[in-house]
Amino acid sequence: MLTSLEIKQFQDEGFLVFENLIQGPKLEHYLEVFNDLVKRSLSTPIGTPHWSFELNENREQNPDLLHKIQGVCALESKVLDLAKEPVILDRVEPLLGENLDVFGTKFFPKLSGGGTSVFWHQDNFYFGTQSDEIISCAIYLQDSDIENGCLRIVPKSHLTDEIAQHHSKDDSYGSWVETIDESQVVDVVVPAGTVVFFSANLLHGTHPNTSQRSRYSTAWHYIPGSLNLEHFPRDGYDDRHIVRGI
Ligand SMILES: O=C(O)CCC(=O)C(=O)O
Repeated sequence: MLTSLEIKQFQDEGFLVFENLIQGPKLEHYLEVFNDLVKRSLSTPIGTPHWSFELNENREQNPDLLHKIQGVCALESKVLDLAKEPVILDRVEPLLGENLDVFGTKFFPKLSGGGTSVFWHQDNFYFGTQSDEIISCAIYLQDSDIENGCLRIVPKSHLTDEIAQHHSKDDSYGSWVETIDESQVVDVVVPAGTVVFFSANLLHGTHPNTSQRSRYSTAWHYIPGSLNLEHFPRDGYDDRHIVRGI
């Protein structure tokens, strides 16, 4: 269910945007699921596996501001249903084949006052590979714009031969790329229900949320079932799930 033009765009530019792919009652349903998770975060103690909260400059977590649920599909099967939505998988299949897994599933509520979900990085830095068989997928459950912290990408950056240097930052989780050629950056401003695919080699980040609104999104990675990733094996890693085929 991809045109040859879309396949070529993914190969050449490193990303594809499907606006309003999740709509109507389905979008309402998933919004409810994520609202419930945000409510649950308020009674979830700091240090609970899967849950992380926004950090201040002393690296202390603020229990009122959920930052991320890592492994959200392992925690909540209703989110795994979203990862299995046929409108999404029908678009992954032409790129990766008929047996598909998803791994590394995340929910970012990106609450007002919460800063950013991620700084500049390439997902493959975290996966210890340069495989071009990993499709990262971000789903925006709410309108996403510059003020509430939309995705930013550097088109074609997946074509580079190497993973850039990533450095840790005191007031954030993770390691990030420090210098980006801003003239190459595209802001991905999209309405609620939009699904974005991008290569796991593509440089991307997000604006901080400076608005009074939240910006719920998920981020995860589709791979062929046969792709063996050292740190994310099919057996023995609880956040890798078969989503189509065998
Ligand atoms: O929060 C977003 O918009 C994107 C998140 C992302 O790309 C990631 O987790 O690598």
